[in-house]
Amino acid sequence: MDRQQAALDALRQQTIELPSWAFGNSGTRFKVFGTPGTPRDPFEKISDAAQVHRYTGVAPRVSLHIPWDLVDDYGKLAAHAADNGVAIGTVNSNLFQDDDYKLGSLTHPDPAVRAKAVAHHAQCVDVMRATGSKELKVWLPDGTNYPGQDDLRQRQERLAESLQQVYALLDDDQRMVLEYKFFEPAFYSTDVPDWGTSLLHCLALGERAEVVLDTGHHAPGTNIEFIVVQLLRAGRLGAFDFNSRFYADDDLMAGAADPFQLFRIMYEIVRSDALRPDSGVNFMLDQCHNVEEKIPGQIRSVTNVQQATAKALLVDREALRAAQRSGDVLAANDVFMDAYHTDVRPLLAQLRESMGLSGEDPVAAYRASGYAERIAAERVGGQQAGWGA
Ligand code: RM4
Ligand code: MN
Repeated sequence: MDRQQAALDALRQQTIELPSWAFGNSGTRFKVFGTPGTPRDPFEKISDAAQVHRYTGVAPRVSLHIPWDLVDDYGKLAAHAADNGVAIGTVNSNLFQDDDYKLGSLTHPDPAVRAKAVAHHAQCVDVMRATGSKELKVWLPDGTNYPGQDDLRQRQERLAESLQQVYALLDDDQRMVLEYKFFEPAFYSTDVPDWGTSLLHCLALGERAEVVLDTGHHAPGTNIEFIVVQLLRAGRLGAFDFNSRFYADDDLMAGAADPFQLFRIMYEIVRSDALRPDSGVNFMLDQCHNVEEKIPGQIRSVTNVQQATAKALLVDREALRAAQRSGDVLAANDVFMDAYHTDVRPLLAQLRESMGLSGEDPVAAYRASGYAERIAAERVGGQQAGWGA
């Protein structure tokens, strides 16, 4: 089949999950800037996320963060999502905003604090059951700031035990994805700092535990696509948290800082046939929009992921294999770069048209709708949602 056509077919099946927290206000430790129209509650966050799906056609799920997205009636929240054409995706637990967690949560030296952190996951699993979510995401901020502060090995044993308790809470059709991050908020040691640690814990837990790769959670210069390859080989790549970084965990728009890296990552996904919806890899965004508009920022990020995916799909893999086999280094690199240099924007316009959407730039289509002006006028009073609420 024609490569363009095959790419279109594959792109039509790709879905990208949006984080509810991207629609609230966020900032740095210096300042959080409010914006007109920012959601005041989880219902309004979902309405905004649905706009991203409306203009891209490929963002049908929203991740929740508990307790930021606590509501009285989750059936109502799920129904609101369905009315807006989207569904609840992954449920994220929060182990970093409680005074008890100063010295850790699932790894805390005090068993009572560990039990509290486990119990929080029972609350998250209840939310999953009420919303139809099948995925629990655990990101562990635990670590230490000073050598000797706690016993590194003991912390791993405590973590293994706590994770087992969390895993046992899940229904058979639910899974856990365990995220890693090399530093911050802890600065000396982190309890799940890398993919190897996450993978070891997942392997010990069972088949329904998989690794989440957040593209911002590595040291500069890390070859992330190599990690993708290893996790795919092990059958344990559960999800991505896409975002961009220039320095640390900057949470900027996916594909903004290093579109070439995103292309290389997506190539390994395509190469291992992991783009298929049933491959079990969830393509999520984990981002903040501190200075740019949030809905257009999410739309841009989705299309950036699509562009990287489209380019990866256009790699002439037969020519690449031939060049690799004959040892022609430059030819192989040329084949790879040819795909990267292709302007795929017309292909994405064609894709949207084939899905019954406008082919024009989805940010422009969104702007023309008047939604931004409407929410700015309507959403007055109340407390704007933000990092931590
Ligand atoms: C963390 C981590 C998690 C996300 C929170 C909001 O840094 O990346 O994935 O749930 O931020
Ligand atoms: Mn993340």
